[in-house]
Amino acid sequence: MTKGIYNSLTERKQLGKKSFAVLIDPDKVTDDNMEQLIQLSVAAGVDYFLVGGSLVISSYLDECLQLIKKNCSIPTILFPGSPSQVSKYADALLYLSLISGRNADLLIGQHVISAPFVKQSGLEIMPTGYMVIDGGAPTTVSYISNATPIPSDKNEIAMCTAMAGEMLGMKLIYMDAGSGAKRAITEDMIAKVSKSIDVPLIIGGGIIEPEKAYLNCKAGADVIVVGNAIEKDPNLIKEMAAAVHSVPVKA
Ligand code: 1GP
Repeated sequence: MTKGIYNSLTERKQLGKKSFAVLIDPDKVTDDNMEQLIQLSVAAGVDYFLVGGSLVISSYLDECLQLIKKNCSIPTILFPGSPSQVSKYADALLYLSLISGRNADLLIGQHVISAPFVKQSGLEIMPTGYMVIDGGAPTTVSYISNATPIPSDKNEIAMCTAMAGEMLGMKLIYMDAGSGAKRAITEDMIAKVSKSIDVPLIIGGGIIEPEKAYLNCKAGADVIVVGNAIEKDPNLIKEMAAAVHSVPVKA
């Protein structure tokens, strides 16, 4: 199941190297701005592209992934809002189980339905404990998932959820305040969760300033994901990547 990309994530974690991922929502890009995003990402040393969205209404997913493949070697990881967002043109798939919610369908139900299709895709499958943290406003993910996010100040709940996810076999934990969150996840929560698990920790949702990306990494995040802020200002890619990569590597 897990191989190349997951190995690179764990190796980077062991070395204390932080990664920066640009989130691309196929509904919000065109060939023209994709080319610009790819160029800026290559120049900035972006580590991964996460591709997906809560809805993905357009049929641009395959094309968008092919365009990335054609123009650069940055690995593409699917971040699907539903099983229909599986594409053979990606390198890997975040196989998400919404462990912060109590919606059986998103914990296991949709996985059962799509299992043969996902297996046949040939993608590298990365089992991921997905935790939605309250970001101060209802986001698409909180609405679509029909599940209550973890309150932003309940660090212990986040910590225990991540620990349980890891013990259940999840290879990654992704804490997300939701796209366009008003409040990003606190460094305090990131620090507590990061100390209680050994698998790589992905953090996203509402990160709009490079300084916050840096502080999140210092607190223990291994991968920082930014989507919305980059859609608004693609030039932010350079500053975000520089901030994440400036975190000192462990001696
Ligand atoms: C959302 O974590 C991602 O699922 C990124 O959030 O779009 O707010 O950067 P933003």
